[in-house]
Amino acid sequence: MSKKNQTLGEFIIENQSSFKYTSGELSRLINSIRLAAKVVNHEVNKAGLVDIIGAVGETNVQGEDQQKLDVYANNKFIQTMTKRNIVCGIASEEEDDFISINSQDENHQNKYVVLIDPLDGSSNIDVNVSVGTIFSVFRRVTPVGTPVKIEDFLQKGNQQVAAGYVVYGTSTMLVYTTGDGVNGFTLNPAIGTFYLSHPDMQFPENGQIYSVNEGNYIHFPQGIKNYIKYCQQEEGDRPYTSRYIGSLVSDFHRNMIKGGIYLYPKSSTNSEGKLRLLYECNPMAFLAEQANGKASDGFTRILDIQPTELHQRVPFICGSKNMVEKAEEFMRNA
Ligand code: AHM
Ligand code: MG
Repeated sequence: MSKKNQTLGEFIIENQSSFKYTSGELSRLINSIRLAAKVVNHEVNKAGLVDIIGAVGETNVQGEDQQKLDVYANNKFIQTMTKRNIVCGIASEEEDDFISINSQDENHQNKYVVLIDPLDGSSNIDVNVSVGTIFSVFRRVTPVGTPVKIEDFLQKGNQQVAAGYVVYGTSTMLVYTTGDGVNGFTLNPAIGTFYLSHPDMQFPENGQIYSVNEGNYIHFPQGIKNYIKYCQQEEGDRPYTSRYIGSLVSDFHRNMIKGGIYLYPKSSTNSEGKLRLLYECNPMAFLAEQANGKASDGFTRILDIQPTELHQRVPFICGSKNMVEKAEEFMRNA
């Protein structure tokens, strides 16, 4: 029975046996994400010290080259999962192609592939606003002991075995699901330990926050325009409040706690939307559904979309169930 203040390490061990394919492998994977998240957190927190420790492209006083934080985070997550021999393949928003791990070693029995957006919303770094890491885990569909193939990564989101995010905010939190609800852990930076602070997170069924880049309004489909007008109308519990950080993880996190909807629709300038199905939408959709919320492209459940390419983009509407259903109704009727 999980309890508040339990450490993430304790929680992983306690819940390992309830996971249907229990071999300890998924636990080791979550553990390695926890470790990389702490290292990236440390680096993200130093971002404001750029004048002191040196800017990107410079060499700092220790003789280390300063990297862009998204490159740093990408390398850190990939290194951690590769060195610990935990997964058989990784796809990252920062890499053109997927990475096959130990593909020459036929004794390599790892079953999982990870898809990751190492530092989402990284344009917020310069202004000291929250950013996040998003991850998604699948069992491979090709035989173990052989090199991974593209089909191991192009699985529908409904096949995910785990997904989560790290939000580097006023506190750093790791929030994840293995298909049995959503739990949130807050980092105590003094001792470097994550503690269970938000057990069994749930989206309220209704909310009063809508999160969308309204600067693009003129380019949105008519259904989205109509829905935004609906959010702004004075009736019942409306008008809603508008809140948009421009950092998906942070906007999602707030909406899950307070009740709300996030929209990144397609537009006349952006025919597929902006967000990536595999690294952003699928993991967030899995978390949303596990937390009693909903995620859609306006017409179709995100988790039922068959991916056709690694860096595919889709329109994304996600959040409190009744709000997402209302937005879908506007899309259907436009
Ligand atoms: P990124 O993967 O390049 O960081 O872009 C994803 C981010 C999301 O976190 C955020 O919700 C969205 O892009 C903001 O986009 P915009 O500035 O167009 O509103
Ligand atoms: Mg991203």
